Amino acid sequence: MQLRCGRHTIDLSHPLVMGILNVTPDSFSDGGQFIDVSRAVEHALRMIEQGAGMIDVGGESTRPGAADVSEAEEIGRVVPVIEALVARTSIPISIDTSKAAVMSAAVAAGASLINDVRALREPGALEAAARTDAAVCLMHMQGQPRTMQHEPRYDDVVGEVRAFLEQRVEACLAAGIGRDRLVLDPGIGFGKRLEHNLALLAHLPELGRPGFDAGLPLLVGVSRKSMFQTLLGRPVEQRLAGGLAVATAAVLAGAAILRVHDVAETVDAVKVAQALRAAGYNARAPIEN
Ligand code: 8Y7
Repeated sequence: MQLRCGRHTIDLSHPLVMGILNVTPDSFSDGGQFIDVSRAVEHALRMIEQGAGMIDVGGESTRPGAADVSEAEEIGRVVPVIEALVARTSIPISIDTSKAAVMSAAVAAGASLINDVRALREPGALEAAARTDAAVCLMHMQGQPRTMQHEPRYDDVVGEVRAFLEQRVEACLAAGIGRDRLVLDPGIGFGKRLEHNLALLAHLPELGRPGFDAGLPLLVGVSRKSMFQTLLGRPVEQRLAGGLAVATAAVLAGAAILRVHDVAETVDAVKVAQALRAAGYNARAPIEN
């Protein structure tokens, strides 16, 4: 499967590892409220050396309870980092934002994928994305980041997420964003309890085919997420093994892009999972023990 992504065409026949670059003052501060651009860029270059095929630059934390960031502030954080990265690497850069003005500024600075946890539902976002030639990742979220983990409810989580993604795909197509530019994401941890996350991961192949014969590529992000707190009782710095287990399962289920903090380890897990797929791995015919 190929993804049209600005000036890049990405071959997704081998899964791609997307490295997370949070450019918020709590990640790459210069000691005050500004971003240390050179340290952020160095971290991204290290992830690329480790095998990241894409870097996701985000200037607004979507953690539950995180403070809002103004448009100007978010642009001021991400644009210098994107410009520096585009000058120093040839891999595609993704912009993690929901704001139309940030999408436009980031793509003008060289970003070629728009990663929107709100799936282009903010005012002007659909139109802003359509004015670019960037790819778009449409993610499912129930509620808003501040409150999404307060009692999330579904009657049929897989059906509801699938229907949502299908509706957002239709909105993109109607706005002129071709399906060869679209990536879908179940939004693990975004308004979901552990059982919802597990159901979505167990049914990934159904989510990649929203009302179409051919599938759309799927992105999965579980890196260091709180589902591992619930499942394993592990704090954030001890969630790598859990994340690699899910990364492996996701690749075996056909996931095309994995969004992670720990690139080197995930690249190894992805290679193993991809080799198993190539050898004919069949998850639909397990041994009953
Ligand atoms: C995801 C994401 C986050 C995800 C996509 C975190 C920005 C929370 N998670 N984007 N962003 N998918 N597409 O823990 O799962 O990394 S932020």
